[in-house]
Amino acid sequence: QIQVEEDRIGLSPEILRRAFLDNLFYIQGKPLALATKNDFYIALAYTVRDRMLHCWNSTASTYTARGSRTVCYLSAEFLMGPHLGNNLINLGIYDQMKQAIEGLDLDFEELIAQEEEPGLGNGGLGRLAACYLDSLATLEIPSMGYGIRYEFGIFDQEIRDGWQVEITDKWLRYGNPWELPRPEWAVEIKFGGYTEPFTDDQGRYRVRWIPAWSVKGVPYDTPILGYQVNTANTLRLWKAEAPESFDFEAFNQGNYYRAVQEKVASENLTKVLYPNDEKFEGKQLRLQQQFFFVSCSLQDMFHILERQQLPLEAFPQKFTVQLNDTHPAIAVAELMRLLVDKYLVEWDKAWDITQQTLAYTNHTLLPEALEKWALDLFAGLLPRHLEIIYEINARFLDRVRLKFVGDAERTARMSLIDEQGARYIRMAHLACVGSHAINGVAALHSELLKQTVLKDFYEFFPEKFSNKTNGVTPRRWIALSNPSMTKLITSKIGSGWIKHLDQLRQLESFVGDIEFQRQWRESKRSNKQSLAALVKNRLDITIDPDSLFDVQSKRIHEYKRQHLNALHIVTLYDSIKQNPTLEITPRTFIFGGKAAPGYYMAKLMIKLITAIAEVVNGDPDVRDRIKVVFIPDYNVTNSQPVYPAADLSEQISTAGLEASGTGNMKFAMNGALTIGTLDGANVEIREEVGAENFFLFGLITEEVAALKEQGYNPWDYYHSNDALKAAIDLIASGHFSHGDRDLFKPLVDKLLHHDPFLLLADYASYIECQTKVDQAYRDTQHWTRMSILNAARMGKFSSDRSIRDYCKEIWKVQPIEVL
Ligand code: 26W
Repeated sequence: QIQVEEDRIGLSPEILRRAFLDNLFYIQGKPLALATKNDFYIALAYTVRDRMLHCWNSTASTYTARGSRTVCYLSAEFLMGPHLGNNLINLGIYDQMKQAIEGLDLDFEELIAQEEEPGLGNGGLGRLAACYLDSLATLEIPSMGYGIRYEFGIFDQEIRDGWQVEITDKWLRYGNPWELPRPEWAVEIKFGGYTEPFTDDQGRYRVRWIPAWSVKGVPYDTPILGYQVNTANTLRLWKAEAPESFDFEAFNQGNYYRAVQEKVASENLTKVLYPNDEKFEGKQLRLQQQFFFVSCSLQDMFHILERQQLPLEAFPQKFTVQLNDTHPAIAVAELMRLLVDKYLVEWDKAWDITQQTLAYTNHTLLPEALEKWALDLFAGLLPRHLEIIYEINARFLDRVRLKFVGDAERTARMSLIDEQGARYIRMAHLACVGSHAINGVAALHSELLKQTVLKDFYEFFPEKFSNKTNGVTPRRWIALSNPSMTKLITSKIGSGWIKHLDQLRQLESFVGDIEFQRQWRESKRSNKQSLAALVKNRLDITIDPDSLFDVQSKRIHEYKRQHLNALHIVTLYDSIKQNPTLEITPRTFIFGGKAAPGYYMAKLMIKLITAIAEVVNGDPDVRDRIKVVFIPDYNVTNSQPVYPAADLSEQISTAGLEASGTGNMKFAMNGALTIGTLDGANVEIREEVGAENFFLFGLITEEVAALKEQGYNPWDYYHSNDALKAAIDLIASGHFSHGDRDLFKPLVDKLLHHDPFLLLADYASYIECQTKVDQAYRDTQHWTRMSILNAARMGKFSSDRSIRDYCKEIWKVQPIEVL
C-alpha cells in the first residue's frame, strides 16, 4: 500500500523515524527497548539504503536503455571508509535523519560511529579509488568499480609499549548492510595445469588450457550514490568460493573431508588484503588474487555484452577499463586469452580490442614497489597467459627492433621479461604495451615517469602518455568531515561549491573581513577542540586547542620522512632543555599511520615517535610548549576529525618520491597550511594557493639526483650542524629509550651512514622553515588570511576535476542523467 512505499522513500523526519523503527523490528527483530547499539546502526543503515535502491534500479535501467559506455575501474583496493554518513550527505538528508533519531532520544553521532569501515585498502591508491567512485557517480558517469571483497581488510593497529601491534580486521563480524550478494552472476576462474595445441574442426590452429583447479567468484554489489543526483553506480567486489563442481564428484568419491578442505582452500583466496604499501612481495597468493578479480571482472563484462546482444567488436565501445597501478595488469593477457581462445577472435583483432579497451595509471616510482613475477611461479599458475605474454612480447620487440635498429640493449630493457639472472615478468611493461593510455598522478610525477622508469616506453609511444593530477572528494573530506566550516562557507557563498569546488574562490572576497576571519578561526578552534576531546578520551593526553596543531598522518615510510619531523621535535626539545625560558609557539605534534607488518624500520620509526612523546610530554621543563601525540589505528574513520583540526600539514617526502599525495589536498582544503618539499602534488598546490601561502623547504628533485650522483655523505652534514648533531646524539644516547643505546641504533646508523632519503641534507632547510612557521603563527590575522586563501584556492584538487579529465582525455565518456 501507499504507506509502505512512503516508509521506504519518504524523507521527512517523521517518516524516517517510522521507517527506522520498522527496520529495527522487521530486520533486527528487536523492539526499541531491547535493541543494542549495533541493532540501531543496522536499522539506520537499512533505512538509508532503502532510499538508495530506487536510484540504483533506475540507474541500471537507464544505462541499459541508453546503451551507455561504461568506465570499469579495476583496483585491488577500495578504501571506502564508512558508508552511512556519506550516503546521508549525498542523499541530502543528514539533518532530517539526525532529527528523526534524536527524537527517539538516541545519540545520532554515536550510531554513525558504530559502523565498522570497510578497510579494503592500504593508503593513497585505495582511497583514491574511493574518491573517484564518488565523483563518477556525482558526475553521472556510467561506471563500475571492480575489486576484491577481502574478508579481512587492513589490520587494526594498536600501540603497546610504544610499538605497533597488528590485530585482524574483522569488519564483517556484525554483517554488512550495504552489500548485496549476487550468486546468480558467479563466474568460474581457473588456475594451473598445462596447455596443448590442437587443430579445431575448422582446421584452425588453437591452444587448449587444461587447468588443474578452479574457484568460483561471487559478486557482492554495493550502491555508490552520487551527490544530490539520482545516479547510483555499483562497486562490485568478488569473493572466492569453492567451485560448484570441478571433477569434485570423481575426485572426492566419498571423501567428504577432502571436499571440505578444498572449500577452505578456495575461500583462502580472498581472505586477506596484503598490508604492504609500496613494497612488492612475490607471493603466489597475491598473484592468485590479482588474476582472480581481473578474470571475474572481464568475464562479467562479456556477460553484460552478451545480455545486451552486442557483438564482440563492440567491447571497446561498450567498456573502457582503467588499471589502478599494475595490480590488475594481468588483464592484458586475460582479455587476449578470452578473445582468442574462448571467443575465437583472430590475434590482431583481439590485440586492437585489448589496446583500445585498457588504460594504465602508475602510482609510484619506488623501484621496490614495481611488480615483477618470477617466471616459474607465473608459469605454474597461469601457463596459458605466459604463452600469450611471450607472443605479445615477440611481436612488440620486433617493432622495437624496427624502430631502433641495432639497439639490442634497448630491446632487452623494454622486454616484458627481465632476463638478467633469474627471469621475471615485468608487469609495468605489460601494462604499457597493452594500453592505449598511460598516466601519472601529478604533473611532476608524470614528467619523472617519462624521464626515468618508463623512458624507453615514452620514446617508443609518446602519444600514450599524459598526466592526471589526483583529487579528493569534497563531499567526504569537507561536507561530511568538517560541518562547522561547511556551514560557515555556505552562509557566505551558498552550497554550490560542494559540487563545483572552484566556487570556493568566492571566499577570497571575504579574506579581509574581520568578522569572517573571526568565524573562520572559531570554526578551526572548535574542530581542534573536538580532536582534543577525542585524544583525551582515547589516549588520556591533554592537548591545548590554542597550540599550533602540526600534523603528519599517512602510511609510515622512510621516504615520507616521519623521522625528519621527529628530528625537529627533538631539536625543539633540546633547545628548551638548554634554555628553559625559551619562547616558542606552543605546538602539538600529531602523528598517525600504519607501518607494513614486515617493515622493520617503519615500525622502529613508530617506536621513536612514541618514545619521544613519552619523554617530552612527561618533562616538566617543557611545560606545555610542546606535546607529541601518536593517534593509533589511523584509518578513514579516524582521519575524518584530523584534517579539519590541523593548522599545519606535513608533506615532507624526499623530492621526486611521492607520486602525488592526497592527504596534502585534504589538509589544505580544510584550511591547514602546508610545510612541504617540491614533490608530487605539493608543487601544484603551491602554484594554486600562492608561494606566499606555502612553507617550502628542501632540495628539489634535480638537486637530490645531483647530490646522489656526486656521492652523498650524511656524515658531513652531521658534523657541520650542531643542532643536528645534538638531536641525533640525544636519540643515540638512550635519552628517549630509558638509557637503552641499542634500541634506535639501526635507525641512527642508517641515517649517519646511508641516509637514502636525505634527511640530513634537508635538515637545516626544514628547521629554518619551521622557525618561519613558528613566527607566522603568532600573527593570528595573517595566519587566518593564509588559511582562508588555502581553502579558497583548492578547487583544482576536487576529484570531480580529475574525473572530468579522465573522461575527456582517456575514457571518452559522457554523463547520462538518471531521471
Ligand atoms: C605491490 C605492493 C604495492 C602496493 C601498493 C605497491 C604499490 C602500491 C601503491 C601503488 C602505493 C600507493 O598507494 N601509492 C600512492 O598512490 C597515491 C594515489 O595516486 C599517491 O597519491 C601517493 O603519492 C602514492 O604513494
